[in-house]
Amino acid sequence: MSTRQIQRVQVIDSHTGGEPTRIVVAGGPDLGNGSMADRRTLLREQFDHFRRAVVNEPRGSDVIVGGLLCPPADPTCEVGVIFFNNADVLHMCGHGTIGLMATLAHLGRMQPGEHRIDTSVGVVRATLHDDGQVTVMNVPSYRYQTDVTLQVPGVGAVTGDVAWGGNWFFLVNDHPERLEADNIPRLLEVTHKIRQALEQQGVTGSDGEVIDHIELFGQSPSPTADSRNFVLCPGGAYDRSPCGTGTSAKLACLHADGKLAPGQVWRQESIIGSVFSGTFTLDGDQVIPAITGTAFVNAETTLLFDEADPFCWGIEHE
Ligand code: PYC
Repeated sequence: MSTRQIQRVQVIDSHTGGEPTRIVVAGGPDLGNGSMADRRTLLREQFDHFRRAVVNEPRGSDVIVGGLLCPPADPTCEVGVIFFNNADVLHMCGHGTIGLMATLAHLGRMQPGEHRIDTSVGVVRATLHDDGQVTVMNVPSYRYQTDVTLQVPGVGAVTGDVAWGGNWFFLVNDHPERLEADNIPRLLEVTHKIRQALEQQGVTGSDGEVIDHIELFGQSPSPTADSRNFVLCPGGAYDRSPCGTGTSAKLACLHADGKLAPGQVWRQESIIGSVFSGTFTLDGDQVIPAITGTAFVNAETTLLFDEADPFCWGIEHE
Protein backbone atom coordinates (compact mmCIF):
# COMPACT_ATOMS: atom_id res chain seq x y z
CA MET A 1 0.00 0.00 0.00
CA SER A 2 1.32 3.45 -0.90
CA THR A 3 2.16 5.72 2.02
CA ARG A 4 2.68 8.88 0.03
CA GLN A 5 0.92 12.04 1.14
CA ILE A 6 -1.82 13.48 -1.00
CA GLN A 7 -2.85 17.06 -0.25
CA ARG A 8 -6.55 17.75 -0.67
CA VAL A 9 -7.73 21.22 -1.69
CA GLN A 10 -11.41 22.07 -1.88
CA VAL A 11 -12.50 24.46 -4.57
CA ILE A 12 -15.80 25.82 -5.85
CA ASP A 13 -15.95 26.81 -9.51
CA SER A 14 -18.29 29.37 -10.97
CA HIS A 15 -18.49 31.56 -14.02
CA THR A 16 -19.46 35.20 -14.28
CA GLY A 17 -20.62 36.12 -17.76
CA GLY A 18 -18.64 33.15 -19.08
CA GLU A 19 -15.38 33.96 -17.21
CA PRO A 20 -14.47 31.24 -14.72
CA THR A 21 -13.50 31.70 -11.06
CA ARG A 22 -12.10 28.95 -8.83
CA ILE A 23 -12.34 29.77 -5.12
CA VAL A 24 -10.14 27.77 -2.75
CA VAL A 25 -12.37 27.21 0.27
CA ALA A 26 -10.21 24.73 2.23
CA GLY A 27 -6.75 23.19 2.10
CA GLY A 28 -4.88 26.31 0.90
CA PRO A 29 -1.69 27.69 2.45
CA ASP A 30 -1.82 29.66 5.69
CA LEU A 31 -0.59 33.15 4.79
CA GLY A 32 -0.49 34.42 8.38
CA ASN A 33 -1.99 37.56 9.87
CA GLY A 34 -0.31 40.34 7.88
CA SER A 35 -2.06 42.85 5.67
CA MET A 36 -3.78 41.48 2.58
CA ALA A 37 -1.04 43.10 0.45
CA ASP A 38 1.63 41.27 2.50
CA ARG A 39 -0.25 37.99 2.15
CA ARG A 40 -0.45 38.51 -1.61
CA THR A 41 3.35 38.95 -1.65
CA LEU A 42 3.74 35.80 0.49
CA LEU A 43 1.54 33.81 -1.88
CA ARG A 44 3.64 35.01 -4.81
CA GLU A 45 7.03 34.43 -3.18
CA GLN A 46 6.49 31.24 -1.19
CA PHE A 47 3.47 29.45 -2.61
CA ASP A 48 3.71 30.06 -6.33
CA HIS A 49 3.58 26.29 -6.89
CA PHE A 50 0.18 26.31 -5.17
CA ARG A 51 -1.10 29.05 -7.52
CA ARG A 52 0.07 27.08 -10.55
CA ALA A 53 -1.39 23.83 -9.25
CA VAL A 54 -4.85 25.37 -8.78
CA VAL A 55 -5.27 27.30 -12.04
CA ASN A 56 -2.83 25.93 -14.60
CA GLU A 57 -3.18 22.82 -16.70
CA PRO A 58 -3.68 19.92 -16.17
CA ARG A 59 -6.31 20.86 -13.54
CA GLY A 60 -7.09 24.32 -14.88
CA SER A 61 -6.56 26.47 -17.94
CA ASP A 62 -5.29 29.92 -18.96
CA VAL A 63 -8.76 31.36 -18.49
CA ILE A 64 -9.39 30.50 -14.84
CA VAL A 65 -8.99 33.15 -12.16
CA GLY A 66 -8.32 31.66 -8.74
CA GLY A 67 -9.20 33.18 -5.38
CA LEU A 68 -7.75 32.07 -2.07
CA LEU A 69 -10.32 32.61 0.64
CA CYS A 70 -8.69 33.75 3.88
CA PRO A 71 -9.60 35.48 7.11
CA PRO A 72 -9.76 39.26 6.57
CA ALA A 73 -6.97 41.50 7.86
CA ASP A 74 -9.52 44.30 8.36
CA PRO A 75 -11.84 43.22 11.21
CA THR A 76 -14.79 45.08 9.65
CA CYS A 77 -14.73 42.59 6.75
CA GLU A 78 -16.34 39.17 6.67
CA VAL A 79 -13.80 37.49 4.39
CA GLY A 80 -10.52 38.15 2.67
CA VAL A 81 -9.53 36.99 -0.80
CA ILE A 82 -6.36 36.98 -2.86
CA PHE A 83 -6.87 36.59 -6.58
CA PHE A 84 -4.45 34.96 -9.00
CA ASN A 85 -4.32 33.58 -12.52
CA ASN A 86 -2.11 31.48 -14.81
CA ALA A 87 0.61 34.15 -14.80
CA ASP A 88 0.82 35.61 -11.30
CA VAL A 89 -1.15 37.00 -8.39
CA LEU A 90 -3.70 39.67 -9.35
CA HIS A 91 -4.78 42.80 -7.49
CA MET A 92 -8.59 43.02 -7.62
CA CYS A 93 -10.93 41.00 -9.78
CA GLY A 94 -14.49 42.14 -10.44
CA HIS A 95 -15.89 39.00 -12.06
CA GLY A 96 -14.00 37.00 -9.40
CA THR A 97 -15.65 38.95 -6.57
CA ILE A 98 -19.06 38.26 -8.09
CA GLY A 99 -18.03 34.58 -8.31
CA LEU A 100 -16.85 34.66 -4.69
CA MET A 101 -20.20 36.03 -3.53
CA ALA A 102 -22.10 33.35 -5.49
CA THR A 103 -19.79 30.72 -3.99
CA LEU A 104 -20.32 31.92 -0.43
CA ALA A 105 -24.08 32.09 -1.02
CA HIS A 106 -23.97 28.54 -2.41
CA LEU A 107 -22.17 27.41 0.77
CA GLY A 108 -24.81 29.15 2.92
CA ARG A 109 -22.15 31.55 4.24
CA MET A 110 -23.56 34.73 2.69
CA GLN A 111 -27.12 36.08 2.89
CA PRO A 112 -28.62 38.80 0.70
CA GLY A 113 -27.41 42.26 1.76
CA GLU A 114 -24.18 44.24 1.75
CA HIS A 115 -20.92 42.60 2.77
CA ARG A 116 -17.32 43.81 3.13
CA ILE A 117 -14.49 41.91 1.49
CA ASP A 118 -10.80 42.49 2.17
CA THR A 119 -8.51 42.44 -0.88
CA SER A 120 -4.86 43.26 -1.46
CA VAL A 121 -5.82 46.69 -2.83
CA GLY A 122 -8.38 47.63 -0.18
CA VAL A 123 -11.85 46.86 1.07
CA VAL A 124 -14.59 46.33 -1.49
CA ARG A 125 -18.26 46.18 -0.65
CA ALA A 126 -20.46 43.65 -2.39
CA THR A 127 -24.23 43.41 -2.30
CA LEU A 128 -25.89 40.06 -2.84
CA HIS A 129 -29.34 40.76 -4.25
CA ASP A 130 -32.38 38.53 -3.68
CA ASP A 131 -32.33 37.41 -7.33
CA GLY A 132 -28.68 36.29 -7.08
CA GLN A 133 -27.21 39.30 -8.85
CA VAL A 134 -24.17 40.85 -7.17
CA THR A 135 -23.10 44.50 -7.14
CA VAL A 136 -19.44 45.12 -6.39
CA MET A 137 -18.53 48.58 -5.06
CA ASN A 138 -14.97 48.58 -6.23
CA VAL A 139 -11.88 50.41 -5.03
CA PRO A 140 -11.58 54.09 -6.13
CA SER A 141 -10.80 54.17 -9.84
CA TYR A 142 -9.11 56.89 -11.87
CA ARG A 143 -7.60 57.86 -15.18
CA TYR A 144 -3.86 58.26 -14.81
CA GLN A 145 -2.84 59.32 -18.34
CA THR A 146 -4.87 60.56 -21.32
CA ASP A 147 -4.25 60.04 -25.04
CA VAL A 148 -0.95 58.18 -24.86
CA THR A 149 0.24 57.34 -28.38
CA LEU A 150 2.30 54.19 -28.90
CA GLN A 151 4.08 52.99 -31.99
CA VAL A 152 3.02 49.33 -32.14
CA PRO A 153 5.15 47.21 -34.50
CA GLY A 154 2.97 45.49 -37.08
CA VAL A 155 -0.08 47.53 -36.04
CA GLY A 156 0.85 51.22 -36.30
CA ALA A 157 0.12 54.15 -34.00
CA VAL A 158 -2.35 53.38 -31.23
CA THR A 159 -3.70 55.99 -28.81
CA GLY A 160 -5.26 55.12 -25.48
CA ASP A 161 -5.70 56.07 -21.84
CA VAL A 162 -4.01 54.54 -18.79
CA ALA A 163 -6.45 53.95 -15.94
CA TRP A 164 -6.70 52.10 -12.63
CA GLY A 165 -9.81 50.08 -11.78
CA GLY A 166 -8.21 47.70 -9.28
CA ASN A 167 -5.75 46.59 -11.98
CA TRP A 168 -3.89 48.69 -14.56
CA PHE A 169 -5.51 49.08 -17.98
CA PHE A 170 -4.65 50.61 -21.33
CA LEU A 171 -8.00 51.56 -22.87
CA VAL A 172 -8.27 52.06 -26.64
CA ASN A 173 -11.45 53.50 -28.20
CA ASP A 174 -10.16 54.40 -31.60
CA HIS A 175 -8.92 51.42 -33.64
CA PRO A 176 -9.89 49.63 -36.84
CA GLU A 177 -10.37 46.15 -35.30
CA ARG A 178 -13.64 44.24 -35.56
CA LEU A 179 -14.90 43.29 -32.08
CA GLU A 180 -16.57 40.02 -33.04
CA ALA A 181 -16.04 36.56 -31.57
CA ASP A 182 -14.85 35.20 -34.95
CA ASN A 183 -12.03 37.78 -34.87
CA ILE A 184 -10.63 36.77 -31.47
CA PRO A 185 -7.27 35.43 -32.78
CA ARG A 186 -6.58 38.83 -34.42
CA LEU A 187 -7.73 40.72 -31.29
CA LEU A 188 -5.38 38.62 -29.16
CA GLU A 189 -2.51 39.37 -31.54
CA VAL A 190 -3.14 43.13 -31.60
CA THR A 191 -3.64 43.51 -27.84
CA HIS A 192 -0.57 41.39 -27.15
CA LYS A 193 1.49 43.68 -29.38
CA ILE A 194 0.07 46.75 -27.61
CA ARG A 195 1.10 45.26 -24.29
CA GLN A 196 4.62 44.66 -25.56
CA ALA A 197 4.81 48.23 -26.92
CA LEU A 198 3.75 49.64 -23.54
CA GLU A 199 6.63 47.79 -21.89
CA GLN A 200 9.15 48.67 -24.60
CA GLN A 201 8.15 52.34 -24.58
CA GLY A 202 8.20 52.54 -20.77
CA VAL A 203 4.52 53.39 -20.32
CA THR A 204 3.40 52.27 -16.85
CA GLY A 205 0.82 52.85 -14.19
CA SER A 206 1.74 54.96 -11.17
CA ASP A 207 4.84 53.84 -9.25
CA GLY A 208 6.09 52.15 -12.42
CA GLU A 209 3.50 49.37 -12.18
CA VAL A 210 3.13 47.19 -15.26
CA ILE A 211 0.00 47.79 -17.35
CA ASP A 212 -1.03 44.18 -17.78
CA HIS A 213 -4.61 44.50 -19.06
CA ILE A 214 -5.37 45.87 -22.54
CA GLU A 215 -8.92 46.86 -23.38
CA LEU A 216 -10.36 47.64 -26.82
CA PHE A 217 -13.81 49.22 -27.10
CA GLY A 218 -16.30 49.29 -29.93
CA GLN A 219 -19.99 49.54 -30.64
CA SER A 220 -22.25 46.73 -29.53
CA PRO A 221 -24.80 45.42 -32.02
CA SER A 222 -27.22 45.15 -29.09
CA PRO A 223 -29.40 48.24 -28.52
CA THR A 224 -29.35 47.51 -24.78
CA ALA A 225 -25.55 47.77 -24.40
CA ASP A 226 -23.58 51.02 -24.49
CA SER A 227 -20.37 49.42 -25.69
CA ARG A 228 -18.63 46.11 -26.36
CA ASN A 229 -15.10 45.37 -25.18
CA PHE A 230 -12.27 42.92 -25.65
CA VAL A 231 -9.91 42.56 -22.70
CA LEU A 232 -6.50 40.90 -22.79
CA CYS A 233 -5.62 39.52 -19.35
CA PRO A 234 -2.07 39.31 -17.94
CA GLY A 235 -1.59 35.61 -18.72
CA GLY A 236 -2.49 35.98 -22.41
CA ALA A 237 -6.12 34.83 -22.24
CA TYR A 238 -9.02 37.16 -23.01
CA ASP A 239 -11.74 37.94 -20.52
CA ARG A 240 -15.00 36.22 -21.40
CA SER A 241 -16.82 38.65 -19.09
CA PRO A 242 -16.86 42.43 -19.63
CA CYS A 243 -14.17 42.59 -16.87
CA GLY A 244 -15.20 44.20 -13.59
CA THR A 245 -11.96 46.10 -13.03
CA GLY A 246 -11.84 47.01 -16.73
CA THR A 247 -15.38 48.36 -16.61
CA SER A 248 -14.38 50.32 -13.48
CA ALA A 249 -11.43 51.84 -15.37
CA LYS A 250 -13.81 52.68 -18.24
CA LEU A 251 -16.26 54.43 -15.88
CA ALA A 252 -13.39 56.52 -14.49
CA CYS A 253 -12.41 57.59 -18.03
CA LEU A 254 -16.02 58.35 -19.02
CA HIS A 255 -16.36 60.50 -15.90
CA ALA A 256 -13.05 62.27 -16.62
CA ASP A 257 -14.30 63.06 -20.15
CA GLY A 258 -17.62 64.37 -18.80
CA LYS A 259 -19.49 61.62 -20.66
CA LEU A 260 -21.07 59.82 -17.69
CA ALA A 261 -22.60 61.37 -14.58
CA PRO A 262 -22.75 59.78 -11.12
CA GLY A 263 -25.69 57.35 -10.97
CA GLN A 264 -25.98 57.03 -14.75
CA VAL A 265 -25.86 53.40 -15.92
CA TRP A 266 -23.29 52.12 -18.42
CA ARG A 267 -23.98 48.67 -19.86
CA GLN A 268 -20.71 47.06 -20.87
CA GLU A 269 -20.89 44.01 -23.12
CA SER A 270 -18.07 41.46 -23.44
CA ILE A 271 -16.75 39.97 -26.65
CA ILE A 272 -18.99 36.90 -26.08
CA GLY A 273 -22.10 39.01 -25.38
CA SER A 274 -22.30 38.89 -21.57
CA VAL A 275 -23.11 42.22 -19.88
CA PHE A 276 -22.21 44.06 -16.67
CA SER A 277 -24.10 47.17 -15.57
CA GLY A 278 -21.82 49.84 -14.24
CA THR A 279 -22.48 53.04 -12.42
CA PHE A 280 -20.51 55.15 -9.96
CA THR A 281 -20.76 57.48 -7.01
CA LEU A 282 -18.31 60.22 -6.07
CA ASP A 283 -16.54 60.23 -2.73
CA GLY A 284 -15.03 63.71 -2.85
CA ASP A 285 -13.45 63.56 -6.29
CA GLN A 286 -12.91 59.80 -6.17
CA VAL A 287 -14.90 57.58 -8.54
CA ILE A 288 -16.34 54.56 -6.70
CA PRO A 289 -17.59 52.14 -9.36
CA ALA A 290 -20.50 49.78 -8.75
CA ILE A 291 -20.48 46.81 -11.11
CA THR A 292 -23.45 44.43 -11.28
CA GLY A 293 -23.40 40.93 -12.72
CA THR A 294 -24.39 37.34 -12.01
CA ALA A 295 -22.30 34.25 -11.38
CA PHE A 296 -23.36 30.61 -11.52
CA VAL A 297 -21.67 27.91 -9.44
CA ASN A 298 -20.85 24.97 -11.70
CA ALA A 299 -18.58 22.61 -9.71
CA GLU A 300 -17.65 21.55 -6.20
CA THR A 301 -14.33 19.78 -6.43
CA THR A 302 -11.54 18.33 -4.32
CA LEU A 303 -8.19 18.82 -6.06
CA LEU A 304 -5.59 16.15 -5.24
CA PHE A 305 -1.93 17.21 -5.04
CA ASP A 306 0.15 14.04 -5.35
CA GLU A 307 3.93 14.67 -5.17
CA ALA A 308 4.51 11.61 -7.37
CA ASP A 309 2.67 13.33 -10.22
CA PRO A 310 5.30 15.08 -12.39
CA PHE A 311 2.72 17.76 -13.24
CA CYS A 312 1.37 18.05 -9.70
CA TRP A 313 2.26 21.77 -9.53
CA GLY A 314 0.87 22.66 -12.94
CA ILE A 315 2.37 23.13 -16.37
CA GLU A 316 4.11 26.43 -16.88
CA HIS A 317 3.96 27.92 -20.37
CA GLU A 318 6.48 30.60 -21.18
O1 PYC B 1 -13.37 41.04 -13.81
O2 PYC B 1 -11.86 42.37 -12.97
C1 PYC B 1 -12.18 41.40 -13.63
C2 PYC B 1 -11.12 40.57 -14.25
C3 PYC B 1 -9.78 40.78 -14.22
C4 PYC B 1 -9.19 39.73 -14.94
C5 PYC B 1 -10.20 38.92 -15.40
N1 PYC B 1 -11.38 39.45 -14.97
